[in-house]
Amino acid sequence: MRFDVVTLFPEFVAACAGFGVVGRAQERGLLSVHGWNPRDYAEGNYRRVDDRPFGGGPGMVMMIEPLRAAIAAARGADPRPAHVVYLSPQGRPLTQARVRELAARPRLLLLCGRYEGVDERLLAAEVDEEISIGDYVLSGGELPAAVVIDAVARLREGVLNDAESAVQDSFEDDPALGPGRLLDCPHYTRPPQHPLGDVPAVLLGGNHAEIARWRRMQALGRTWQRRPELLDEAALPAEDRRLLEAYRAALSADAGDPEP
Ligand code: 9WO
Repeated sequence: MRFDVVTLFPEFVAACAGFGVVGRAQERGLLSVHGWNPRDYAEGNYRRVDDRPFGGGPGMVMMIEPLRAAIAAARGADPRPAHVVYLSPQGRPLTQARVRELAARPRLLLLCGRYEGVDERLLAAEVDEEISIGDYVLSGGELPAAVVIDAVARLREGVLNDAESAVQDSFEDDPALGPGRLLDCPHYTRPPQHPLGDVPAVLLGGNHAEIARWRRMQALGRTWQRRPELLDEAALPAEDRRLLEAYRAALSADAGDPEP
């Protein structure tokens, strides 16, 4: 898969994509990330990429032509058609379902704004969809672009190793879930006893069926407590409803019993 990023800070995006899972995938030739700087396509001695907004007001707006030329150069670097995404707070919210759709495409071109944003005519002419990674304002689209690359790359064949993939399989595509998936269960490693607390006994016991049940119960319980809107309880299988009931029962027992 190929990612092209149109940005005033291509080194920043390259650095974001240079580490960990995505960096390793690039080294292995499973995907590539290319930066395109609109300043390289700007005219004149000053190489201007921004100008004052018509109608007045604070800040600057990214001009059409340098962006158009950078996008054209990026499109032309590979014969496959690119799906063009603009990262902005006005976009459709990014979800794992949207990430899956993006991961099915051979090429993504991510357009990063700076300043107050991009001339609307460039967006209308070149952009296929506008995506938001959350309801907050940043100073540019580069961090959101890095988020999209990371989330999409992990879903591509061969990017995660067996150990990394196994974690995802347990929850990601559960049809009983509503809009999303279950939140993850808690994790523990050595030492089993520590001044900050002991590892739950069930995890030390080696009964794999019991461990799977406990983890499922924790995932259901934490989703119910922290993100109830992700959980469609009526759509859960009977066994999940029982586990969630057991989680609630254990909670009220903990809250009700005085310490010995
Ligand atoms: C800057 C600004 C300056 C003065 C007055 C108003 C202003 N609005 C903005 C602004 O919203 N700038 C954006 C910065 C323009 C598009 C790129 N930027 C951006 C993208 N910030 N936050 C995002 C973003 C993208 C995706 N998901 C969440 C946030």
